[in-house]
Amino acid sequence: MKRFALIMSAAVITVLCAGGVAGTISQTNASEASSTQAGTLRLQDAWNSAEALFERIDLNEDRRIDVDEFAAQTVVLADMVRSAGALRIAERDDLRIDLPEAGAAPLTPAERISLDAIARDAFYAAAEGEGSLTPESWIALKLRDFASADFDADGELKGRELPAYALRIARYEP
Ligand SMILES: [Ca+2]
Ligand SMILES: [Ca+2]
Repeated sequence: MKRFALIMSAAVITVLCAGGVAGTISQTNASEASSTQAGTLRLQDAWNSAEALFERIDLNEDRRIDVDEFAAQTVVLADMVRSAGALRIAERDDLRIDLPEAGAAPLTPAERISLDAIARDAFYAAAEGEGSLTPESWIALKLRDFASADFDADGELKGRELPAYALRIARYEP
């Protein structure tokens, strides 16, 4: 039951990120829809997004993220971004980052299993012997995705860095 609730919670968050359901992007206008890879994602945006996500993932409100919570959100987020074919960031309604076409497909069952295992490895590496992540270590782990796409390390994602970030969140490697 907890796992189901967790996955549903993660799905709600991800829908907010991906903007894939009618109603969540009601303010979106035609010009936004056509501006695909334009814009800038700041480190602060990614930080805010990770911080907001923590609150939703931490269902038992113990201010920690355990390995099951982490793996579930990683898989659900990747699947939702791939299914939508685009990444949207909470509170950045102006920014839609399209995935390259090859990455825009739901996860296969085999990919889900593989991604779950990879996420668990990443969790244990980041948790450094602890059984759970603090808010600070959670945000630091999430910001690695940002850093991996910030090729010139200027603290902003622009141009080709944006689809690289979306692919990273989608856990898709061309
Ligand atoms: Ca928790
Ligand atoms: Ca950059």
